Amino acid sequence: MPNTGFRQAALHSLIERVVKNTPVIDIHTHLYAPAFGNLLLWGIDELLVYHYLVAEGLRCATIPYDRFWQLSKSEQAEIIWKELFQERSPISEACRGVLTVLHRLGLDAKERDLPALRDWFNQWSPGAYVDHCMELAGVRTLYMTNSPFDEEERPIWEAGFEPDERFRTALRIDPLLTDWPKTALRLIDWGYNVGEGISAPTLSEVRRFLRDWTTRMNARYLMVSLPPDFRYPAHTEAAELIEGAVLPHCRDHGLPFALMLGVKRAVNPRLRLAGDGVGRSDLQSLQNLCAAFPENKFLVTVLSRENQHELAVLARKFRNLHPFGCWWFTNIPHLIEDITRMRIELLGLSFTAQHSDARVLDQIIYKWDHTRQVLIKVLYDKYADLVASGWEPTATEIERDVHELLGGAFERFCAC
Ligand code: HDL
Ligand code: ZN
Repeated sequence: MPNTGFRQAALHSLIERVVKNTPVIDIHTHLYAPAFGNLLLWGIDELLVYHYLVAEGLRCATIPYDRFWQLSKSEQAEIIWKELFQERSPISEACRGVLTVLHRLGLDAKERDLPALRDWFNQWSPGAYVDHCMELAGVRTLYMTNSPFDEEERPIWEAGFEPDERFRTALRIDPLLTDWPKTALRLIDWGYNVGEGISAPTLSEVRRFLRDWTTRMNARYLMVSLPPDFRYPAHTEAAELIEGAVLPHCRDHGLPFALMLGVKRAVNPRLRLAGDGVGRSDLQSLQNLCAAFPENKFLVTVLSRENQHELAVLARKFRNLHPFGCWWFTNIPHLIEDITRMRIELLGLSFTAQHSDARVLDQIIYKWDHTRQVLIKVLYDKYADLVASGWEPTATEIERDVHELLGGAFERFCAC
């Protein structure tokens, strides 16, 4: 019997190889296929003006918020680069992410030469760069966030385009649920005979709207982000539209409904996209939904660290609840480790470990690099525990398990 040290080293290198080589299904991003033109963001300036870095950079810079927003993207990027990379070590997770991307692309950030970096990015075409980034990131398929309410995106769907099967669609419906009175007027403009009140005829027209866009987009799931004060049941437009239109629609089409819970929009509106915050959600409402609608499938991620354990325990009670990802403010190494370790210990492999939430194409390189590093660490501990109890997992079994965590369980959940 080889000594324990050798066996542990062999186990660790096996897990590292499997995690690094298992292709990922990235189930939630804000990326777009090249056919969407300028909606697909990529390159060093977009990386630097990512709203995570804007929030961090404007804590250090003295420029007034409004003045910052009047600058060009490259001028904004220069300020972020100076404040977070030159005058201080880029030690935060979002800053580290930029360095990981540059390093994996084979670029030398030590030169600290932004113009030279820009030249390198400018040589790429969007299509070739999509191939390159997905190859480096090990992402096989990714899900976009597709909104009929987005003034730039809607015309692209109405004109039609050649789909890229690597980019799957998710129908995002926040304005329908969180801004009903204004959205009702838009639905009427688009030919849906809805009234301001949530009546039976209105619900039927909302279902027709959902049907039209699900078909047009070939949407694989519906998605909404909801604030901490969302409640179900409740005499609110959101609760009534979910019960009377969204969930029946999802049942008719066999689609999951993705709930992203706990975002406080515009905590500081002067930061624009960077101004959203977090609040603890009432997961009793989620429990009520899972219990009341056993035929519906709920994909759920929560923004508050304090909600994570309760979500995992709820998932033990409801097999129509599939937790996914370490979302946004929890997408930092020590929380990814915390949450993933807890989910494995409570749920085994019946959840989706991560989604990138990437807004800039190149980010999938770092978001998946950093998550894979943590996953290797957690899985090594868990498989070492199995070995210590006499259960020796084979390489094939570990490959099967890691595929589950990186999109396999999600595809199984969607198909069931
Ligand atoms: O609502 C969402 O999908 C969030 O992910 C927001 O887009 C947020 O701005 C974000 O990008 N978080 O990572
Ligand atoms: Zn998102």
